[in-house]
Amino acid sequence: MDCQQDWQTLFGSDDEDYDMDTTTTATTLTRSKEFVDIQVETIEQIPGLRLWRNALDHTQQIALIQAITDHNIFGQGNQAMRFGQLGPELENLATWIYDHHLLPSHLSHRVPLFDQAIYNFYNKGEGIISHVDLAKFDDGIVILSLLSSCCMTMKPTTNPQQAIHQGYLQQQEQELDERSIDIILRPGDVLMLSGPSRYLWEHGIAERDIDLVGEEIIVRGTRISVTLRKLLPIDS
Ligand SMILES: O=C(O)CCC(=O)C(=O)O
Repeated sequence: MDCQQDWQTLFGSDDEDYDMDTTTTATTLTRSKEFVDIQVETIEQIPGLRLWRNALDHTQQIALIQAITDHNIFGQGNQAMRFGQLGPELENLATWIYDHHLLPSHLSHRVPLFDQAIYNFYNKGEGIISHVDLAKFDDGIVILSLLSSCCMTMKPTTNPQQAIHQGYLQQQEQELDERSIDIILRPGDVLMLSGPSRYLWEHGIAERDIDLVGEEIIVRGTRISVTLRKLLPIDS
């Protein structure tokens, strides 16, 4: 399969999506296509969290996995990072997110929308420690799930310094709900964390082969996630 061709057919070509600013590494979004509104899931206890189910359909997921494989993104490791220009696949994913209004409006017009990406490869049963993303990243973090479902656990952070710095004092003073909340992430789902969900809540994935979420049993397999973020200026 000509993967590049296939990806462009699925998501549109770079030419029609972007004007490239050649003086900086930034990519200016000048999308002419009309915005498309989407249905997202939210969780009352976790303001700022938006879960876009099936954001990428099966064909789009396959195309992205094919591109990850073709470019040998992981090499010998299980994590890969990209800074600046994220490559056509992720730039198109960013445009997809932009077009569908996933980010809150005060973040949706920043340029570039994202300039840092992490690809994570999880073997069956592997997870990631519960954490709040580092302060050097702006608000508005997006996580795409591929290949396998898993349970992501959200819990109020035990170290709210970053949240206080961001002005979330009121929430900090309130008694935080100590309960953790499990979210099922399925292949093709895109999770967006902003505001309290990004600064006041940790997210993590427990190490286990099988998740039980409510009545649902998830037998995990190999999973890939792609996290998109925007670096803040160094002196901010
Ligand atoms: O794999 C995921 O779904 C989460 C990834 C993540 O939180 C991270 O890379 O910081």
